[in-house]
Amino acid sequence: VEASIPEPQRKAWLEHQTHGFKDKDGFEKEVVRHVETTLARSLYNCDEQAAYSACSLAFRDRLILEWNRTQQRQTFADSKRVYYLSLEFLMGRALDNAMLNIGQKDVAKAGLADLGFRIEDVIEQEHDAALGNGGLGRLAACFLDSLASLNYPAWGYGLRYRYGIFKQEIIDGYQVEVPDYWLDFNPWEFPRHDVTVDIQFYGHVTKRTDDNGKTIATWEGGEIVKAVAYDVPIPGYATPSTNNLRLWSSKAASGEFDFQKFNSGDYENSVADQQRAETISAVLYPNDNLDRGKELRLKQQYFWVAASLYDIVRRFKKSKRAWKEFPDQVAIQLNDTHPTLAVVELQRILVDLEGLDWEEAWNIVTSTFGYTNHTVLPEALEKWSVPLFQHLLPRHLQLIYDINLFFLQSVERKFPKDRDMLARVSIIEESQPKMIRMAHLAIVGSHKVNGVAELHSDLIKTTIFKDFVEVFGPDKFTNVTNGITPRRWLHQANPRLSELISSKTGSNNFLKDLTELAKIEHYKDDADFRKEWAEIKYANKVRLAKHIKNTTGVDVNPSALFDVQVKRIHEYKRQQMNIFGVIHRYLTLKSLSPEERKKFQPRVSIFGGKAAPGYWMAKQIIHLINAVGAVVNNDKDIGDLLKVIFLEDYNVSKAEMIIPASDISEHISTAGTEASGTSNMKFVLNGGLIIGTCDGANIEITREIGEQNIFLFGNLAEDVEDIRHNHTYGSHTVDPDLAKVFEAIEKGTFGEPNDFMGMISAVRDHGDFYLVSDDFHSYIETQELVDKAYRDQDGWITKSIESVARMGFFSSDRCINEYAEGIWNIEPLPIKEQ
Ligand code: GL2
Repeated sequence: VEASIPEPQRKAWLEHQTHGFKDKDGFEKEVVRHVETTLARSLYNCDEQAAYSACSLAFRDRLILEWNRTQQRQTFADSKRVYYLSLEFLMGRALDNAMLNIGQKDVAKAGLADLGFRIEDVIEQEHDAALGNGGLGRLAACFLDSLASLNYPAWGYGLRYRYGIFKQEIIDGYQVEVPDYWLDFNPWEFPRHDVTVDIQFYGHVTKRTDDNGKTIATWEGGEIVKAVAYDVPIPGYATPSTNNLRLWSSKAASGEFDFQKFNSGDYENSVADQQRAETISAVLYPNDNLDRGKELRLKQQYFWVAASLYDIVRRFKKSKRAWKEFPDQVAIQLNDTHPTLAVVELQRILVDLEGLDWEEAWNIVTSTFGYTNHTVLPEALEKWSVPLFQHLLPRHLQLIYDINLFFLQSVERKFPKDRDMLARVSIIEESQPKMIRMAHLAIVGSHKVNGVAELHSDLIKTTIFKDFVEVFGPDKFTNVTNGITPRRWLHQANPRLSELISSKTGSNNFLKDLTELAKIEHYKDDADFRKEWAEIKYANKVRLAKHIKNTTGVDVNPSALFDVQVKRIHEYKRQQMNIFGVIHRYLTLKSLSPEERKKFQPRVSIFGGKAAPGYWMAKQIIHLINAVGAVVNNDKDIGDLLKVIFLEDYNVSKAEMIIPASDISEHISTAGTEASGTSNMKFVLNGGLIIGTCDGANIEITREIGEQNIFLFGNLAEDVEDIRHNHTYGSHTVDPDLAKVFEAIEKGTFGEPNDFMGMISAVRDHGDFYLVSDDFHSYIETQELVDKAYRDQDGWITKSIESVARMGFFSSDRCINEYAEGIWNIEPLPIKEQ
């Protein structure tokens, strides 16, 4: 790289190449400079917000230097890159992460203290980057951290939503949604006004035959919207590698506004085009595991995919290689089906714009893409109506029909006369209107398809994608069990635990190789170690208790068992079963004498999570949790024995505080519905035990940490179908304990019963699709086992230590290495320290 810098600039360049700040004075100087110049403020009115801004700008400057070097090196090395296409990146806060990954949090802490600030208060100023709904978006963020930390040449591509996931307020027990405008001041992004792409929508296709008899299709007319790139640097941990997350923002292609309309006095409409264009990247769809099929969503998908592919192809073309080398240079991962249009767009670029033959182009396409499936829930599998496609993307629809034709011809050769098979695997569903099945397109257009935990990867092969296993053979389908980054979810979220671990393992290496955690198992009987282990958990609970007091006004006792369920609210995740269990506990306590009650293990049941704004049942669940809390928390008979808390606006930064404070957390989805879950891994990594069903990654967690360290209950995935069948065609009676819970609700114990009847009748009258009643008894019994185990604090601490020691497998580093080797075929490109 250095050799390529022209002589006149080389000296200045070399002087500029310092990594990090020399010392705290160097850091302070940079902060002061940013306060006084970039922010144009005086030091005497520098508040915490300004200190946050200046501190971020100082770290950002460091990152940018590393970012430049990383990119230059990757360009020079000319090696294969991976592009991770995701509609969601749930990044959370960046400053703390940047300080830790660069390894200069101590310097910043001391420097900020000199300037009169506590680093914790400064960190708290940052607004979460909440461009995602839940697990899928957070997984993408963990992957970016691992890709950079492992020195893989990788870019993320996403959308720069002006509004991320809504902010949740709880008013009178109900969820109220408030827009999340997060871009007021965002030091972590770089607008690249010179990196733009024109994106076409609507219009029509003309076809002509050229001199060689080849058909040439041209997509003409319609509307153009401009995509503008915003770059977010992604620092690796303990490496100078800094990757890029490129987010696209939409703008009118025609400039600011329509002068003609403006001059003719039509002021209002003069900005209409601009506003319409900007709408595309304005807002994140707030649904988790649900596809609503809205036109604007399809526009978002094409806008983002087309801009990203243009960028990727532009970069490839600079290398002047032959097209057939494209898959040797480029791997593209489809995070769920949301970016599946990329398959069609690349085929369009190669065939229509670059003039390649269909076959040659299609080989390149299918060697380039990999597809990750994140759910088997039918309501989440994307389908787009053919008429909508015809209108918005007419050329793409033709290409999809051609892709399908060639695919079905190949199926027919393998399964002659099996018309049912053809109908089942077709990319087009012959419904009214016809629909495009995006998962089918993604499978056909990729060389590998993976699920995200073992059970889930098996399930996709035996259920939703069964026919494709027959068509393509089993090797196309694989498993990559999800992982989490230990940098954010241990080192950043739980600094004391991280420090204790490094004092025993001898270094911070476990943050790079999480299997080193195994070393702490040697200390599980060491009295001092155990004492400190317990103290750290207690301190984390005290911190959460303070937050609960500040935000809800409820006093909770940090010595009680903290039972946490924080995740999106969804019937399949069964928060309703949890709150019914809490009611059962309350009724039991009420039926006991004061003496008997004393034997009970005190508990704080903590819930958090957002409901999609249009998801009525999920909102009812939130309302019931709050209604139960209002009664139980004010019941003098109960006191500290039971508290019920709903924490408002669960997000990444709150997770960082809540997860380290949990004793037990709940991962209780109906077996076979939660593809993996990733918070289960975060809780265990922080020394919390879990109660869960045999679902998703719970199964592999059990295998790693040992059955004695987890509380499993409930029906198995293989039995769910039969049980459901029985609900419909056999006799279905509600579990007697659950019936008592329903009775209490219906009596008005928690307010107006009609407010909660949806939840009750789903179980009692509508087939109990999520098996709440079937699993209720074993759930309650298992909760009793949890109480018992917790009363034996010594035993509990042993379980906690053993669990953490055995969590090495669940690092997203392991996961990314598996993708790199098994799917992307890329190598790390380490950057030497200068
Ligand atoms: C999800 C799954 O529901 C979840 O189990 C999984 O851990 C994540 C990441 O693989 O993906 N699928 C999905 O659509 N969302 C998820 O969180 N929103």
